[in-house]
Amino acid sequence: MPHVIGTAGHVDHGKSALIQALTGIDPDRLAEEKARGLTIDLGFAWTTLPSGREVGFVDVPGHERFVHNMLAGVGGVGCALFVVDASEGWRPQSAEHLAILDLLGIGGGVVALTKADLVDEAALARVAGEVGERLRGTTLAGAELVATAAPSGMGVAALAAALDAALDRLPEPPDRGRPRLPVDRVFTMRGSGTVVTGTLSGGSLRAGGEAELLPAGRRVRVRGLQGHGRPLGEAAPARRVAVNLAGLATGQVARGDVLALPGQWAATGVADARLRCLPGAPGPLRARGAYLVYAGAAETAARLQPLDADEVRPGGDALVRLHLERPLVLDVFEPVVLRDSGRDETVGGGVVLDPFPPGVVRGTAARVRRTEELEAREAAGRAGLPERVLAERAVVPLADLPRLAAVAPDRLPAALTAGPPGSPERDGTPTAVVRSRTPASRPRRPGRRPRRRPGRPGRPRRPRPGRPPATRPRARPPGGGR
Ligand SMILES: Nc1nc2c(ncn2[C@@H]2O[C@H](COP(=O)(O)OP(=O)(O)O)[C@@H](O)[C@H]2O)c(=O)[nH]1
Ligand SMILES: [Mg+2]
Repeated sequence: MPHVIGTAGHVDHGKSALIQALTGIDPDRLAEEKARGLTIDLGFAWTTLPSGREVGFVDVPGHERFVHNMLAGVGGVGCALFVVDASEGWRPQSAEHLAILDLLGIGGGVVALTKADLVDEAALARVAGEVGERLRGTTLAGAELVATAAPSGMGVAALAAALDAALDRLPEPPDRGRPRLPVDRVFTMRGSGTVVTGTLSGGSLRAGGEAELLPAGRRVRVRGLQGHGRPLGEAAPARRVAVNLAGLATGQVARGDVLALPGQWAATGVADARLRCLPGAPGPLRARGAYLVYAGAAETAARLQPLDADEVRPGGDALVRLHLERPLVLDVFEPVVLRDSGRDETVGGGVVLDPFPPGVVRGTAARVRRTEELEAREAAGRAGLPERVLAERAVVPLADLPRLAAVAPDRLPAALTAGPPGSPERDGTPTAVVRSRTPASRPRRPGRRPRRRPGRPGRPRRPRPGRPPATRPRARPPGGGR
């Protein structure tokens, strides 16, 4: 299975030089990047690791002014190549990039201590010690540290082996039959027209197939697919792919758009999430703040509506409704990153729990109910989502259930969609799946079967995991509430 590795680390710490040493491909492709010796936008490369595994690389800019480009590229990667210059040590963007990797939950990675040719053993050991400390408590804790010097090639073979070992420990990228390609680059190719690239996840794309560009909802045809410089009949997750789209002008698609199979995904302007505020953030995340939300390769301004607390304090977390200025294509359990748009600083992030929340949440009762529903989603996990969606909504049109429950239509649990014999659900008519919100308490009328899964009694709500009382919505918030 292919994998995608993303670089991270402070500017000038040797990320691009290392990618070139590992792959033979110069990731700095823009003329301005070459002239300034500075990565501005995302770079892409690929190689075959010693195990025979093919990997793609996304090389990101380290400069603080281009964190938004870094975020557009790092969204889909499964493994990090985190770089710290041994001669310079830990720097501000080392910290910000590590925080972003941690917020995104990037579970695997290797740390390269670059420019090892410029320091002695003692200095190298000192930096290694500091980096090990900084990684503690993050998703990269315990990652292998490899000393490198890109110009001489020292440590590059060891780094490739360490990346292989890190990828061995990662789960296979899931194929859920619901492919999604967040577009991170658009260009025109002579003779073939518009090409978009991205990191494919969630399912496979086929050459010749129909697709949909979101949020516009424009239908397109996949004229051709390329991966790592070769034509592909089909592309499987997770890999870098270039997609040649028929019947589309370059101006009709931009970074942040999402290519998907028709009807499987939809963009949303509101989403509920569990957000945490970084321990070092300048203040709490609050309803009055101005934020930018990053997901996939997209970015949009957002307002926050805390649901089970008044604000999210540094080092803490809470359930929050995101009101997005521009619609995003979000998956359930997808990580997002939050930056403070005034300070231009990463302040938090978290995990989307409901990309299509029903109705508005106003008043204590509504907040309590939404909190319980979102906590039940967290406890249920992805496999339990169809059940949760039905529990939250009295009526769910069958056609909407896959999108709401984040599953491919042909992978819905059969028991949920097949009603009793003779029922419209079982006969395959696309109609409503009807579920009572509190099935157990409804009196049964003799002679009528409830429209519920046969042989399954109505289940009580799952017990909620214990949470400290301070995070629960208070009946009377201090200061009279908002
Ligand atoms: N001596 C030495 N120089 C390096 C090494 N790695 C990178 N450099 C140099 O450091 C500068 C910045 O490297 P670059 O890869 O562009 O850093 P990036 O901003 O992290 O991508 C360039 O001039 C590189 O040639 C190394 O291991 N040893
Ligand atoms: Mg660079």
